[in-house]
Amino acid sequence: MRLAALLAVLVALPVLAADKAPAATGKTIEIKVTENGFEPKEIKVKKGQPVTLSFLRTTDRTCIKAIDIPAEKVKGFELPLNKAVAVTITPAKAGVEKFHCTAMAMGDGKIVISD
Ligand SMILES: [Cu+2]
Repeated sequence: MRLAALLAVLVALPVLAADKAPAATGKTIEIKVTENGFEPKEIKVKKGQPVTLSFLRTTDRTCIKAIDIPAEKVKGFELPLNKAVAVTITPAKAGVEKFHCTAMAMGDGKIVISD
Protein backbone atom coordinates (compact mmCIF):
# COMPACT_ATOMS: atom_id res chain seq x y z
CA MET A 1 0.00 0.00 0.00
CA ARG A 2 2.77 2.41 0.99
CA LEU A 3 4.59 1.90 -2.27
CA ALA A 4 1.41 2.49 -4.19
CA ALA A 5 0.88 5.76 -2.36
CA LEU A 6 4.44 6.85 -3.07
CA LEU A 7 4.08 6.01 -6.74
CA ALA A 8 0.86 8.00 -6.89
CA VAL A 9 2.70 11.03 -5.52
CA LEU A 10 5.54 10.63 -8.00
CA VAL A 11 3.12 10.39 -10.86
CA ALA A 12 1.26 13.47 -9.65
CA LEU A 13 4.37 15.64 -9.26
CA PRO A 14 4.99 16.55 -12.91
CA VAL A 15 1.37 17.66 -13.13
CA LEU A 16 1.86 20.03 -10.21
CA ALA A 17 5.17 21.22 -11.59
CA ALA A 18 3.50 22.09 -14.86
CA ASP A 19 1.69 24.93 -13.11
CA LYS A 20 2.81 28.39 -14.24
CA ALA A 21 4.45 29.62 -11.06
CA PRO A 22 8.06 28.62 -10.52
CA ALA A 23 8.90 26.44 -7.53
CA ALA A 24 5.47 26.79 -6.02
CA THR A 25 4.06 24.31 -3.59
CA GLY A 26 0.33 24.26 -3.37
CA LYS A 27 -1.94 26.50 -5.27
CA THR A 28 -1.07 29.66 -7.18
CA ILE A 29 -3.43 32.56 -7.58
CA GLU A 30 -2.68 35.29 -10.07
CA ILE A 31 -3.60 38.83 -9.15
CA LYS A 32 -3.22 41.73 -11.52
CA VAL A 33 -2.73 45.31 -10.48
CA THR A 34 -4.41 47.45 -13.09
CA GLU A 35 -5.96 50.90 -13.24
CA ASN A 36 -8.93 49.31 -11.48
CA GLY A 37 -6.77 48.18 -8.57
CA PHE A 38 -6.41 44.52 -7.71
CA GLU A 39 -8.00 42.06 -10.11
CA PRO A 40 -9.42 40.06 -8.48
CA LYS A 41 -9.88 42.06 -5.30
CA GLU A 42 -10.96 39.02 -3.36
CA ILE A 43 -9.44 35.55 -3.35
CA LYS A 44 -10.42 32.39 -1.53
CA VAL A 45 -7.95 30.05 0.13
CA LYS A 46 -7.89 27.24 2.66
CA LYS A 47 -6.57 27.48 6.16
CA GLY A 48 -3.18 25.88 6.73
CA GLN A 49 -2.46 25.36 3.04
CA PRO A 50 0.36 27.24 1.38
CA VAL A 51 -0.83 29.46 -1.41
CA THR A 52 1.33 31.46 -3.78
CA LEU A 53 0.08 34.86 -4.77
CA SER A 54 1.53 35.90 -8.09
CA PHE A 55 1.20 39.64 -8.61
CA LEU A 56 1.53 41.31 -11.97
CA ARG A 57 1.36 45.08 -12.03
CA THR A 58 0.44 46.39 -15.47
CA THR A 59 0.06 50.11 -14.82
CA ASP A 60 2.00 52.99 -13.35
CA ARG A 61 -1.17 54.99 -12.89
CA THR A 62 -2.07 53.86 -9.39
CA CYS A 63 -0.24 54.08 -6.10
CA ILE A 64 -0.11 50.30 -5.77
CA LYS A 65 3.60 49.76 -6.41
CA ALA A 66 4.28 47.80 -3.27
CA ILE A 67 1.90 45.92 -1.01
CA ASP A 68 1.42 44.82 2.56
CA ILE A 69 -0.37 41.75 3.85
CA PRO A 70 -0.19 42.67 7.52
CA ALA A 71 -1.63 39.42 8.89
CA GLU A 72 1.10 37.49 7.05
CA LYS A 73 3.85 39.93 8.03
CA VAL A 74 4.40 40.87 4.40
CA LYS A 75 5.50 44.51 4.29
CA GLY A 76 6.61 46.67 1.41
CA PHE A 77 6.55 43.80 -1.09
CA GLU A 78 7.61 45.51 -4.32
CA LEU A 79 5.60 45.03 -7.49
CA PRO A 80 7.77 45.82 -10.50
CA LEU A 81 5.96 46.99 -13.61
CA ASN A 82 5.06 44.20 -16.04
CA LYS A 83 6.97 41.54 -14.16
CA ALA A 84 5.18 38.89 -12.11
CA VAL A 85 6.43 38.44 -8.58
CA ALA A 86 5.23 35.81 -6.15
CA VAL A 87 4.85 35.59 -2.42
CA THR A 88 3.80 32.39 -0.67
CA ILE A 89 1.71 32.55 2.45
CA THR A 90 0.13 29.91 4.69
CA PRO A 91 -2.83 31.48 6.45
CA ALA A 92 -3.14 29.94 9.90
CA LYS A 93 -6.66 30.98 10.78
CA ALA A 94 -10.00 31.07 9.03
CA GLY A 95 -11.29 34.58 8.45
CA VAL A 96 -10.41 37.52 6.25
CA GLU A 97 -6.97 39.01 5.77
CA LYS A 98 -6.44 42.26 3.90
CA PHE A 99 -3.84 43.30 1.40
CA HIS A 100 -3.29 46.81 0.18
CA CYS A 101 -0.77 49.31 -1.04
CA THR A 102 2.12 49.99 1.30
CA ALA A 103 2.00 53.75 0.92
CA MET A 104 -1.62 54.42 1.85
CA ALA A 105 -3.26 51.10 2.69
CA MET A 106 -5.39 51.37 -0.43
CA GLY A 107 -6.69 48.76 -2.83
CA ASP A 108 -8.91 46.84 -0.44
CA GLY A 109 -7.74 43.34 -1.31
CA LYS A 110 -9.25 40.48 0.66
CA ILE A 111 -8.03 36.97 1.32
CA VAL A 112 -10.98 34.90 2.47
CA ILE A 113 -9.71 31.89 4.41
CA SER A 114 -11.95 28.91 5.02
CA ASP A 115 -11.46 25.92 7.31
CU1 LIG B 1 -2.17 53.82 -2.10
